[in-house]
This record gives sequence, structure tokens and C-alpha cells, in this order.
Amino acid sequence: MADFYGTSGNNLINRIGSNSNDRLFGLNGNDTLTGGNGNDWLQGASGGAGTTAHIDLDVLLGGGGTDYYVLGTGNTSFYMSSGYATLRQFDIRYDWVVLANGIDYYSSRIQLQTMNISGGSAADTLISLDGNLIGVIEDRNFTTVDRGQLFLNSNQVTQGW
Ligand SMILES: [Ca+2]
Ligand SMILES: [Ca+2]
Ligand SMILES: [Ca+2]
Repeated sequence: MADFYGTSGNNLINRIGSNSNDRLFGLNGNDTLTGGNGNDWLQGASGGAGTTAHIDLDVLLGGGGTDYYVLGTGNTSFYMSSGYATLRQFDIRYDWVVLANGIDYYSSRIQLQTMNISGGSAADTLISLDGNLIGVIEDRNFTTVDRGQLFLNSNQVTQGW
């Protein structure tokens, strides 16, 4: 298990072929993070001063294992302006969408819509927080699933790295 960091530019962090549980941090810029096997934490953006957390266009792809596609952590929600994350090859049997703490994913603050804007011809699930698009689950329609099967708050993640 290890942590991998991008730079302030656009990065490709590729762990295909790795079986370890990794944490991938894209930081600023439009990043593509690929987890490979193992249970991976995929965080395209970071919060706070000097970051572009709300305008980044990041692509997250977990690979095998139980993967955590991070749209917010701690008390910071990412992608709250023009940016969003594309969640690729998401497997609802194993994977999770991680939201910042304190966001009730059953509430109307989180809106799920289906539309085809990414990937193949199958419909995608658009996740919005307070009216801002924050994530697109590519080629999956989860608008009718129990949200408790899809979302965790970051303080509910029990995987250790
Ligand atoms: Ca993985
Ligand atoms: Ca980024
Ligand atoms: Ca699609």
C-alpha cells in the first residue's frame, strides 16, 4: 500500500498491474487516476486555499477491488463550480462514492439525474450537490437504487491504508 501524488498540473496516475491498496491524489489540474487491483482511494482534487478543487475535471477509475471515488473529504466538498469528476467503470457491488462529512445523501441536497453525456451510449448518473454537478458515473443508471448502497461520508470509510 502506498500513496501517490500528482503535481499542480494535469496528471496521469496509473496503478494498473498493482494489487496493493493505494491512495491516489491528483491535486490541482485535470487528472486521470487509475487504481488497478486492491482497494483504492481515488481523490482527484484537494480543498483549501490555492487549489482548483471546484473547477477540476478529473477522471477516476478504480479497477478491481473495493474502490472509493472521492467527491469530498473531511468537511470539504469538491467540484462545486464548473468542475466535476467522471467515475469510470464503477461497480456498485463493491465501490463507493465518498462525500464530505455532514452531507445527508438521502436529502434533496443530493440530486441524481440520468442523461448520456460521457463514455459509451448507455445513460450516465449525474450527481449534483446543492445544484452543482459534482460527479458523473459513466454508463450506469443508479437513479433508483438505495442511496445507502452508493454513498458514504468520508468518516464512514473503514478501509485502512
Ligand atoms: Ca482498485
Ligand atoms: Ca485534479
Ligand atoms: Ca454514457
